[in-house]
Amino acid sequence: MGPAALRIAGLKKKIEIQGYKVRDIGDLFVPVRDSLSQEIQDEKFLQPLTQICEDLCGKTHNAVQSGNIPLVVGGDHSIAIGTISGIAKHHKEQGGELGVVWVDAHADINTPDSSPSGNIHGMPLATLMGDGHPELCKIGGDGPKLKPENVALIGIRTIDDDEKRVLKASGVNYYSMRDIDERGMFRVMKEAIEKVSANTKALHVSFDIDGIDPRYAPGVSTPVSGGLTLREAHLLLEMLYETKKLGSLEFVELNPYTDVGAQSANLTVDLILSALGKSIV
Ligand code: DIR
Ligand code: MN
Ligand code: MN
Ligand code: MN
Repeated sequence: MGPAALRIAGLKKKIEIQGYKVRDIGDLFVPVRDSLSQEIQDEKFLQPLTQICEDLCGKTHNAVQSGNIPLVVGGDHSIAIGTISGIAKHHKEQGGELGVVWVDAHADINTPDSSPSGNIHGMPLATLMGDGHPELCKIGGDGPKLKPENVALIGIRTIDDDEKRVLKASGVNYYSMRDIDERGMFRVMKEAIEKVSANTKALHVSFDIDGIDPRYAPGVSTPVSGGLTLREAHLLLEMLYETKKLGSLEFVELNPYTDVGAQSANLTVDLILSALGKSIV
């Protein structure tokens, strides 16, 4: 439902006005969740998610290889496993590394062992660093897709007990809402960009809409209060654009079913435009 809401909100047209040539390749095949067997549901959809992520990995790999900027919209944050595996594969082939800014209320760094829910959308970051379900870890080739020092996690404000240990041991750069309260988004992003740019050829943003405060973005499945303001989110994305290294984007977890009108869909379109270079003046 997320991508449909973004299309209705005029995503393509608005990016074109920004000066880009846009090709919408349509929705990827995703089976209807509730039509799947009880067994697949009990496995937290591992098998269909693996297929979706493999498909998506091929698509983002093609896009970056041919010099395009993939913009992936979803959808459950599990899809980041496919998106980033494809992009990282391209950079590996070029002898370079990828930097990632991950915006989220959650840390998404659970492993199958640490996760209390078993939900794969709570595990994509750990999976991409090589610790996750083996069938997901091997998408786009064996080995980790991301190095922890090339990742910055921004906006986190809820984390599971064991996940906290995983995060601290991981070596990922992380900036909680407390850090943003203390230092402000500008300084946090300056530092985060420095860290993820230091050893990388290109940057990717993985933006979970639940990173934003639910008073601005109610249309998510797991709202957590105390999040980013509208202005903080725009500043983050404007600063990423200004690096001139942002080569791919992903905006996930938009849920039109919980949205208030199209508030969160419209906001997501505005955020995407900031990441693509729209500025106030
Ligand atoms: C929780 C919630 N940490 C889990 N995570 C969510 O299930 O792993 N991530 N909602 O987006
Ligand atoms: Mn997430
Ligand atoms: Mn989240
Ligand atoms: Mn999630």
